[in-house]
Amino acid sequence: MGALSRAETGLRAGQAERSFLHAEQETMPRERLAQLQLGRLQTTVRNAFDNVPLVRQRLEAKGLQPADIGSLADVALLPFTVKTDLRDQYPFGLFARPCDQLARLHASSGTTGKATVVGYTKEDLDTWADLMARSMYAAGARRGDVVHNAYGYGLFTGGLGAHYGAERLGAVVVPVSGGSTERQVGLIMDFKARVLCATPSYALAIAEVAQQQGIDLRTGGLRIGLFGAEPWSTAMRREIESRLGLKAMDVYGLSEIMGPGVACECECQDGLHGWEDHFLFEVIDPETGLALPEGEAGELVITTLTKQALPMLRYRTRDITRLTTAPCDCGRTHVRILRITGRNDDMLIIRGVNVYPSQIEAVLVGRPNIAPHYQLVVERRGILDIVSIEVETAPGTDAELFGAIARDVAHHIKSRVGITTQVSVLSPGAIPRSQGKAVRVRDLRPREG
Ligand code: DLL
Repeated sequence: MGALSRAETGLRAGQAERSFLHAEQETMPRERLAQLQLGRLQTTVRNAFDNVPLVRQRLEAKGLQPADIGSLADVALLPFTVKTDLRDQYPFGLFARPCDQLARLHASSGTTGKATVVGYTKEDLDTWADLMARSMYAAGARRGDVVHNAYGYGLFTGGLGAHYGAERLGAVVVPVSGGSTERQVGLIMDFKARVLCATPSYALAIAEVAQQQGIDLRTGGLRIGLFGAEPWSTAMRREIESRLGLKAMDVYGLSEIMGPGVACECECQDGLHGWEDHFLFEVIDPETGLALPEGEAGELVITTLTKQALPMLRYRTRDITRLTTAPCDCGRTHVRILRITGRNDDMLIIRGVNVYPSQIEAVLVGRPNIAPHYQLVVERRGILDIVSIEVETAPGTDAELFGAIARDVAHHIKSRVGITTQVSVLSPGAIPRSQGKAVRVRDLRPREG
């Protein structure tokens, strides 16, 4: 079974539905949006300058005062903020409000060193709930829907972000978090969940466990998935849609900026609307730091326009994407962020060729006889980087085929991605399943420096 038609998802066939949660904001003419952004940018710069010593110091070092921001283009005058700024200022150094004025803290563990801590005032939480509700509505969720929320609850922003967004929408939230996957399958069926929130890799894990239990989730109530928090390819979207029988929508966000709901796909599934009444989006050349023209791929940089506790000026996300302001069929006027192909940090340089795991994923997922689970292992032998790819066979695949599968995968990766790889074909279940963000790359190369 393929993706559901509009009629099956409850949406009208033919033209895009053109129905909005926040019609005025979502369809605001771009000139008015720009005016709104400018006023909010000026307030944000003032807030950061007055209340965050590091920002004041950096602006003064450039001879800048908040009053110098007279147009949206002046954002380019502002210094970037990077993840290490948050770490260096651990825990609260970048906050523009004292701790007793905050309503919540979240944090990400980070693979090395200190966590990055983010804070929200009550108003910040309110905006976040609004934007996540707006995102869910754009994706097709509606008041009264049962929303099965399998994003992890806790310091990660996924669980609580989706939770309060769904509540704000007027949906019925099932706060399951990640794990106990067999039980989740039962709950999805019993409660007739219409919306599933999870990372794409966990959504696949749920589909797999259901299959092992002999339960066909496609016969249940699921119609819409809100999947994000990690890169996923179009091939993976098709795979998830056909296994779960729903429309798989992409939702984007990051804790430093807010959490999930910074951007989300509408029913057109043609890029994620970045909510420009609350954020200013730029794409820069990661090498030079210069802004790129619309449509060119580079690093996404985000400035918050309404955040009180943690105003972020030009935050370098390290996510690689493109922007388009071309009109969308849905009627929303907000910029579209095209599917995030990967993070700068995840890019592998294999003998001079830049490779994102998502490119490998696009080749692997959907190939005959292999399951949509994989890992890349990068090692250094002498001066050469060797990539091996671990793939898993689909259940019931004849072991005699393993050699041919390995040759087939290596051939297609060479021709489509341009790198030579060693492919290990493993039996079903051999690759660890994620309950949150999947670990796709095991980089065993010695760390430099
Ligand atoms: O992952 C927030 C989130 C939760 C987004 C649930 C969507 C759904 P962080 O843990 O701070 O926050 O990680 C942010 O995850 O910079 C991207 O690299 C990646 N990411 C998030 N959404 C997507 C997406 C949450 N839709 C980092 N596609 C970001 C690709 C994504 N990558």
